[in-house]
Amino acid sequence: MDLAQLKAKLAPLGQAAALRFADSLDPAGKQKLTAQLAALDLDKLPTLIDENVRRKPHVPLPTDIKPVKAYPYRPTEELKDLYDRALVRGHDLLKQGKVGAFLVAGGQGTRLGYDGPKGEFPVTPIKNKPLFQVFAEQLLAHSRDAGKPIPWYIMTSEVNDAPTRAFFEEHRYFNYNPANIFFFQQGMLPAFDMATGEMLLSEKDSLALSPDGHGGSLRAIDKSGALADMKKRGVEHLSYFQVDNPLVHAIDPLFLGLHDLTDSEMSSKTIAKAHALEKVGNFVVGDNVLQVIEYSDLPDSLARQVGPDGQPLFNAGSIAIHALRVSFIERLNHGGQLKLPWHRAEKKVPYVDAAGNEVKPDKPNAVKLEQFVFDAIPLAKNAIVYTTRREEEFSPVKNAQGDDSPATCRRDQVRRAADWLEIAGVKVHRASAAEPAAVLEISPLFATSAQQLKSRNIPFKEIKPNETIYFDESGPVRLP
Ligand code: UD2
Repeated sequence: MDLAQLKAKLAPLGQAAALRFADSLDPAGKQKLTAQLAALDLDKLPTLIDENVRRKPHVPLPTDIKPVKAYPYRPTEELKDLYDRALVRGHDLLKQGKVGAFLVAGGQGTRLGYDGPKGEFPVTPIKNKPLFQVFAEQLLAHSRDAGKPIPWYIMTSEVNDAPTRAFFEEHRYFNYNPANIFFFQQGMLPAFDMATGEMLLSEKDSLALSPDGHGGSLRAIDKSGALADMKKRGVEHLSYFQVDNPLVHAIDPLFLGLHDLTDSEMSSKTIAKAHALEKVGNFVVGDNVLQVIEYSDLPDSLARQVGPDGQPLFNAGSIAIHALRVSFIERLNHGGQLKLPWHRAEKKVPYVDAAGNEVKPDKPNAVKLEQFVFDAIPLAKNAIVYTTRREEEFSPVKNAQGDDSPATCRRDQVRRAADWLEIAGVKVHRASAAEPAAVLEISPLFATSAQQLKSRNIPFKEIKPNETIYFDESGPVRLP
């Protein structure tokens, strides 16, 4: 669409203001703004704004909210056979090349205060490997073990796509075959003026855009051609994870196998919440449907409820690790309509006003809308939840300091390495019950799990206090 066509289109939608400076822009500015506008689904704007900006969307909580029955970390006697079969199935899926990895990395990472794609952030305790490298090494290890490449789909957004690609290129894709990496961008949405519903301009030639939420990944997968690529390669399942958590098992054969054997279209991992009001989503069964209720929406009275055993009833925290069937994503996008709800956030968004002045608001002036991937769970057939352990799989880097910071994440990586080593029969001296007295880092190329570490040759039986040991692909290296 050219400028004239856009003007004709926007005026009846009440959005002419977006082009109020267009005539005074240079050709590059005109081109930028028209491209941004043309990328939006303009016909849907009035309804979107009506339902989510002018009004606050009313998403009623289910009337009947019950705790979810999740598959346990270790199988009960009754489940043992299923878990045995699931592990075999998971490995078979990998050997047959039916699993793709799906990393969502389109977010802005504002809380961490790191100026660049979050995946670049140096995160490991000894080698300071960036998050992207940790995932790459895991995927390489699993591909090597399965004898099949794992196609890796990486979702970026306009805010970080170019630097993300450049970072991979600069690091020679961390030894991944670039032919097996598929970068694609998620959609962007403008911030809307809270009072008028008009799209805000961040500059005269630019809308105030931000990524449309990780739920947008399910649409972008289709639009970008990633879905077609999966079908061409025979990928049937995606292992979905977020960029901020280096402890994640980016590929988990048991989880994938359970997901497949139960005919689940979308499966999720859960951990016991640290406390009743921890800021993670909650898996619940609401009106008989499995779903996630965000911490901000779950009434405190429910969050604090305890069962007869004194344990919190609503204890299943969501850590944003999923397995998804490719056929499910295809079904969700049927007819070009991804029907996930929009979540509204009121924010302070700087903008250019009608007179062309830049305004930095000191209170929320705008509405941003996002879709969340876990809202697809209620739409999935046979959705299951599997329990994992926080120590094993969850320590995200979200904040610069305090909880979920680089410091806690490094600490948790060392703790997990020590736990794995103990399981593999190596004694690790502790400074306290939880804290290993040594600094330890295990490359995923050496072991992706405690089980695998057990099968590796470790030429010592004890790690003394104050040692620094890095386990690279070929074994332990003691560092000064
Ligand atoms: C998310 C979950 C929370 C819990 C937690 C676990 C939501 C609303 N909440 O919290 O319930 O599971 O994670 O860590 O999701 N991303 C994109 N595009 C976007 C927005 C986000 O790719 O438009 C990616 C982002 O790069 C990151 C992930 O999604 O990998 C999580 O984003 P976040 O940091 O906004 O999620 P958070 O911490 O609010």
